[in-house]
Amino acid sequence: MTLRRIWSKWPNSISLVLVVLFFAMDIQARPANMSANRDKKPNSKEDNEILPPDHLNGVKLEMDGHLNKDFHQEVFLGKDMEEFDEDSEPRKNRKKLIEIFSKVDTNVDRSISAKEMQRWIMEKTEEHFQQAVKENKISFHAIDPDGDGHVTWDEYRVKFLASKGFDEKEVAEKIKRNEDLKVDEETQEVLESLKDRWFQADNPPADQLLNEDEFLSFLHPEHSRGMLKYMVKEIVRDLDQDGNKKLTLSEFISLPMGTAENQEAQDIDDDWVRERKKEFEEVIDANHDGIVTMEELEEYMDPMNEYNALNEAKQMIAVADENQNHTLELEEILRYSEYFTGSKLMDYARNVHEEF
Ligand SMILES: *[C@@H]1O[C@H](CO)[C@@H](O)[C@H](O)[C@H]1NC(C)=O
Ligand SMILES: *[C@@H]1O[C@H](CO)[C@@H](O)[C@H](O)[C@H]1NC(C)=O
Ligand SMILES: [Ca+2]
Ligand SMILES: [Ca+2]
Ligand SMILES: [Ca+2]
Ligand SMILES: [Ca+2]
Repeated sequence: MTLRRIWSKWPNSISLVLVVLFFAMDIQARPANMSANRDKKPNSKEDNEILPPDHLNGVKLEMDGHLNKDFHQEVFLGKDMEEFDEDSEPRKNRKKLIEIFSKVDTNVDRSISAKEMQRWIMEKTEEHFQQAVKENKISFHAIDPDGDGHVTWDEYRVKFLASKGFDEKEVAEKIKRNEDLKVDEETQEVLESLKDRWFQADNPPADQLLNEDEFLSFLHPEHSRGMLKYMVKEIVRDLDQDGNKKLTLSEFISLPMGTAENQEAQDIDDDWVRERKKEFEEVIDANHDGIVTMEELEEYMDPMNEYNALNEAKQMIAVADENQNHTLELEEILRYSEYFTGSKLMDYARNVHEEF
């Protein structure tokens, strides 16, 4: 069993709530034993950052196969995502959004074309990647305290178990003496999945050690072609029921269906299925033959795919293009502020032109 299978055992409605909860607590990775972590305070950030995150900014699917609901905001806001939280002052948000608008509008004709939006999305995606590179430096340092630039699987394994509450020295001693670690089954499964990923991230010629770059692709598979393939393989394996390494619509939408106990949870489930169906049919299955192959999924998940960025740009424009002329004007983007930034602008209607 893999990390994802463990996660997907959770009924969807519960896992949705948990996802929201964990992100609210700013945890980067999902812990192996969720019930244990739910009750106590989250570990320090550093502990969690040595685990590959389930959610990758600017990537369309999460590692557990869920759609990334914040994708379009992530690729529109880049590293400035946190600045638009719900409590921040509408006036300030509006000013920031106007600033963004003028940056996207490179030819300064006061409207945003699909091409301009596409370029912007690529730029913001690159920002997320640079952010990952920066954070990886810190994470790598945490697992490579002697700073020789190389980490073995055993060293990482010790750090991982320490972050799970095991005694670091004791585990290190046991590993040295080749003794049984006596970890519970669930942790063992997570370890095996991590080990698989660890050795995938070891670039040829494989030396069983990860350097900082390789560790980056261990944590962030999205920017390495080989690891992207690996991530897609893992996701397909977890969703593929008949084992033909391809996904049908029914396989794609049969991930944890709710044990819906109330109407609200049932509605979440219905939305969940509707959105996945739409995404499968309209976007992921690029040749529309009803089957999603590994290649199609790989194209879909590749954050540096310019064709996807153009599609995303067109989709964003379509959402807010009230006068239907295929470009976004400032009024339109301000009116749809919640869609673009996640926060409403109460006073959007107030004289838009005063800022110019
Ligand atoms: C998860 O943690 C809870 C609370 O600490 C514990 O009771 C339970 O046995 C753990 N489950 C596993 C599979 O380790
Ligand atoms: C879209 O409409 C706005 C406002 O009327 C206009 O300024 C802009 O040039 C139009 N864009 C296109 C492509 O027609
Ligand atoms: Ca323009
Ligand atoms: Ca299949
Ligand atoms: Ca297809
Ligand atoms: Ca328009």
